[in-house]
Amino acid sequence: MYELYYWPMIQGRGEFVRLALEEAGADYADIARDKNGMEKMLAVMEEGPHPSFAPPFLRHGKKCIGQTATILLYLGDRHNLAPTSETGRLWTQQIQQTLADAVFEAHETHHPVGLGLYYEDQKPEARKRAQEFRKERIPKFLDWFETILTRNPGGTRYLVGKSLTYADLSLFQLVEGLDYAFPKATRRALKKTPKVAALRDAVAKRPRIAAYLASERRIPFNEDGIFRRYPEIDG
Ligand SMILES: N[C@@H](CCC(=O)N[C@@H](CS)C(=O)NCC(=O)O)C(=O)O
Repeated sequence: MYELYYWPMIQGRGEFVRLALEEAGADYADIARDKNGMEKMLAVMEEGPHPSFAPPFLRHGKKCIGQTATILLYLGDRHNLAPTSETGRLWTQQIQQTLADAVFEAHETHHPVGLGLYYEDQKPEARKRAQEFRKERIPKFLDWFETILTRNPGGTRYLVGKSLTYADLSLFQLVEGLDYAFPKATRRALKKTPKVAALRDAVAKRPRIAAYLASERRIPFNEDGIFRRYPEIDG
């Protein structure tokens, strides 16, 4: 059984891990969402030889793995959510790291000055940062995903090869988040990136993902997470 540790009130980066666990049909506990779970998460961060800098992290037997992309590397190999060749595994991980860059930048749109400051204390900077993100970065990221879908020798359905990987699940989540936070800019960009749009729809329809999205395990987007809907930074 896997133990996922992540902040209980948001999708955040934990969601990329949840989606992989759900698609795999894995037996897992979302520890911090249980009673006294937050205390347990903070206690686990204080122990062991491999403490994580920040959630999410995954415990499995004696292993304790942090960093979203590294957790997905581990789960991908164990649950057929990654290719088996070295080239394929590295490429999938490269895509995941690029997704992580996009997630970081999405967070910066409401926290451009400091993570420890309130959004309300950095609103003018957030407006500027979000404008650039909407106009330049959302199209640039989505174009790149469109390009790699187009160039995938295995076909345009998946990012890597002929079957689903953890990177496809994460791209679904990135697009969902961007669409929540910046609906106008994201829909504009998706019109020019139809393969990305199709992948997002296909992931949403996968039976285990669809069941998960309809369940209470899926925390709704909210203004404490990474993707926030603030009309004043949505242009
Ligand atoms: N690069 C890490 C980032 C982890 C991260 O920033 N976690 C956030 C929540 S999404 C956090 O709890 N940060 C606390 C901190 O940085 O002090 C990953 O992808 O997992």
